[in-house]
Amino acid sequence: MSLILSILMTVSPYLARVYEYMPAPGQFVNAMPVATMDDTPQTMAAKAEAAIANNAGKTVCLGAWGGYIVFGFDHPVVNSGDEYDFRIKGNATYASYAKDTNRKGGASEPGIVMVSYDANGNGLPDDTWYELAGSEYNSPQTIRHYAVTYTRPNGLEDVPWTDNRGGSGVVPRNEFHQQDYYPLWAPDELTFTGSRLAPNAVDEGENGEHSFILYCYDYGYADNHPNKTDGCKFCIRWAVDQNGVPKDLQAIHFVKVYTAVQQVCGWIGETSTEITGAEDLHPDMPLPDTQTDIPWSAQNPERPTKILINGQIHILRGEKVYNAQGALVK
Ligand SMILES: [Ca+2]
Ligand SMILES: [Ca+2]
Repeated sequence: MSLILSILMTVSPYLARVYEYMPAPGQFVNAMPVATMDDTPQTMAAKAEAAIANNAGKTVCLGAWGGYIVFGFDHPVVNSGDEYDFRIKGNATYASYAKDTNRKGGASEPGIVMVSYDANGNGLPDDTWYELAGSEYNSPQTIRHYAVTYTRPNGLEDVPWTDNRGGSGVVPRNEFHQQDYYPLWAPDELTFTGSRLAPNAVDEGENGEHSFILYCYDYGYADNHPNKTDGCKFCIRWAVDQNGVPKDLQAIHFVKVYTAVQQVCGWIGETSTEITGAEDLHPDMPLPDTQTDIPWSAQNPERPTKILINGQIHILRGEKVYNAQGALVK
């Protein structure tokens, strides 16, 4: 490999950008990351990015059902076919005292994962999203086309919500977190849409004590299994379109995660997906041979990115294009 190519090929395996961060209300909202009255969607995305990009390893909380984050890498993540393609880190743990020994459980707060590629080549996540069909995708208990509207309360009160099925509830306040639970930078009504998974918590307490075990779903959700397990790894080949038809994506640029359950566990509070990072598991894998160029309009035009021209991998830096031998092509 030529020197120039080895320099140009340097891509980061880690989540590089947060494009959007819009949590639903929750006990850690406005605290992870910290928000002030002066914040905007842009400044909050930047705070979330500072927390979890480049393997920083801090925590971003998505709040109750529907709250989401959109992030991406500095290169397309290639669909390897058979292998896991990327990992999303959270703070899920297993509890040794869970009573149901047939499945893992502890602090699992599953988030649904969606992916997209930059079909219009503008470098922004404004393209079609595809859900990664996890283990509960076809469960009869999964509610599709679900929607919840949260309303800003007057002052430091429980946050009320209504859904599109006649349901309602609150994100309750607790004694442990004294800040406003409603995102300070959000409009007074927040509506989220998506799929809702069945509640995963079981109260295994005895004699009037509460002990909540949040059982893990098998696979395919963020913040569902601990970071060192395969349970937090994802395959792009799991992608399906809005009708559930598998979508063959050669690579993806963007990932969206949203809290997938709507449940409150007593003093523990609402269940909320947390994200602490993400990683391409094969950052040097070349794009597959294809007639279709996969564009990547990097946010930083000086940052080298892989592109495909006539099925051959090339490196784009600024407006210059190099071939795989490192020679300037144009
Ligand atoms: Ca786009
Ligand atoms: Ca969590």
